[in-house]
Amino acid sequence: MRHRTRTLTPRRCAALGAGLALLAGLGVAGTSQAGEPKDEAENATAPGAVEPPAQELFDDFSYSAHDDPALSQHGWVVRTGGGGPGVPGAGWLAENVTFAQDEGGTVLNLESGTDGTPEGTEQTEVFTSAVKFEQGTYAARVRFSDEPRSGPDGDRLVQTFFSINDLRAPMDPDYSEYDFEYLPNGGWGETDHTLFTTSWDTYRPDPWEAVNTHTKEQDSFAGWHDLVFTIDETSVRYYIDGRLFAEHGEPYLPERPMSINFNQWFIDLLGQTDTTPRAYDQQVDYVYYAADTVLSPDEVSERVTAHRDEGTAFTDTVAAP
Ligand SMILES: [Ca+2]
Ligand SMILES: [Ca+2]
Repeated sequence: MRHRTRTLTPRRCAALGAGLALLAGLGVAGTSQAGEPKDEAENATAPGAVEPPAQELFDDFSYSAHDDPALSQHGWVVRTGGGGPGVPGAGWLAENVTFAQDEGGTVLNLESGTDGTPEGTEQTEVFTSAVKFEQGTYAARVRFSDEPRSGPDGDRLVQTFFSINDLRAPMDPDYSEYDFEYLPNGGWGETDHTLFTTSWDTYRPDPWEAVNTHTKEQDSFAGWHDLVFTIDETSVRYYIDGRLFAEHGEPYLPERPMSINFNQWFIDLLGQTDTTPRAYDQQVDYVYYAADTVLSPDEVSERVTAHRDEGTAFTDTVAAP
């Protein structure tokens, strides 16, 4: 079992609670951002195509900035302030969340940087205020980076796509978390790039004890990748670029709904002690979720293409629990 210093602090839970209150009263379901009228023939489902799941979230991240009103209207929170996980004293900066042109459209960019000091360390995180995702299919197209855009390489950082809920008490069995975590320069006992998928039953912050299981590959995953994980009554399956990467079962299945999260954060400042500023980018082209439906990676791609063909950059028909 991996020992790691990551702590999921009450601050994260507080942020989720605040986000929920903020979202209440906002009608975010079933909104379509763009698209021209098309005739029915064009909208018809092709023969053999996957039946559209009744409840879906799709976001192509077509926004202008971290303070674009549409971003919060669509249920996203850009984290600010301090707190864990990662370097004590580091800050979470909303202005380091930007939107760039790539992959034939707009992508979310999380830029995290450091000058080798805690106060000069900037982490980034974007998550759904809604805690309504449990069994079903989660997907995102993510670009990992092995090297900083400039400056010295070697920092121990984590680039992620995950779902999580709050730990209501130490070793609370109803805690749930499912992670894709890429460490481009090692950490958590690894000496070089490693991709972890981790499924959690629960944990105790102090003294640290984790009840989880993980599957890892010690290889470079720099560049764009299709990440999918599915959860049903018996298993959690993680796929990367259509390949089954890991399968986990009980006692690691979820008991309660979760939020969807992306973040990039420095574990510590021991991998590179230079004080020359450097920054890393993690990008996300889209996120997709289908409630209570296990889709194959090919079926996920089909649904993403269908939404794009309809001119839909955002839709959320996932019911609150
Ligand atoms: Ca659990
Ligand atoms: Ca996009």
